[in-house]
Amino acid sequence: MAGAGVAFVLGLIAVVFIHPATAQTVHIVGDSTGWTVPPSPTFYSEWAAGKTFRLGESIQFNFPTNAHDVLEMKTKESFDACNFTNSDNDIERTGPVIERLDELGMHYFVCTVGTHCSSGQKLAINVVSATAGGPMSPGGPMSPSSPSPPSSVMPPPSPSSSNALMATLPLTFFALLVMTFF
Ligand SMILES: *[C@@H]1O[C@H](CO)[C@@H](O)[C@H](O)[C@H]1NC(C)=O
Ligand SMILES: [Cu+2]
Repeated sequence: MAGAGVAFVLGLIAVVFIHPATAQTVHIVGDSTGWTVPPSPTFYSEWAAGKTFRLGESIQFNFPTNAHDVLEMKTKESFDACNFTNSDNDIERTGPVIERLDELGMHYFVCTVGTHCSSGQKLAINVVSATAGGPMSPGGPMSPSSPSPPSSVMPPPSPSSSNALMATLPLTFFALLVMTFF
């Protein structure tokens, strides 16, 4: 009985603590430049070109509140034209803004302050499935039929997984200690 109890507690710890630690990738938009009027109009497309954005990951826009904002555009046409009318999305003005990538396909983000968008403060990214291969060209063809694994399958190990395991070791010992007294 005690063995089953220990196994249960260890399983619970693994699910609660290890899974979130390995699953999350947050892309910092523009890296140290942040979300601002960029040094060149192609800055954010160059930033995005080297990266793969996967379902369930997040992107973070770093900017001082009210200096810039983030609006997700519905269409490529309005994104290209920096035309903010007829967007039902809320403008987010409080920095930093973290957007979770919950939908496959193209996503278009702009800043609506002044002429920032037409100066290049705009970002288009293509969100691919969690298991798709390497970087895709922006706007490249999607493959909606690409296989996705059952949700119970563990994600591939990331460099942080051993750290996460180390972090849970004290908890494991604590749990074992608690078990000992019952
Ligand atoms: C902006 O978009 C709206 C609707 O999407 C359109 O009616 C309007 O003509 C556009 N404005 C410009 C300047 O293109
Ligand atoms: Cu701006």
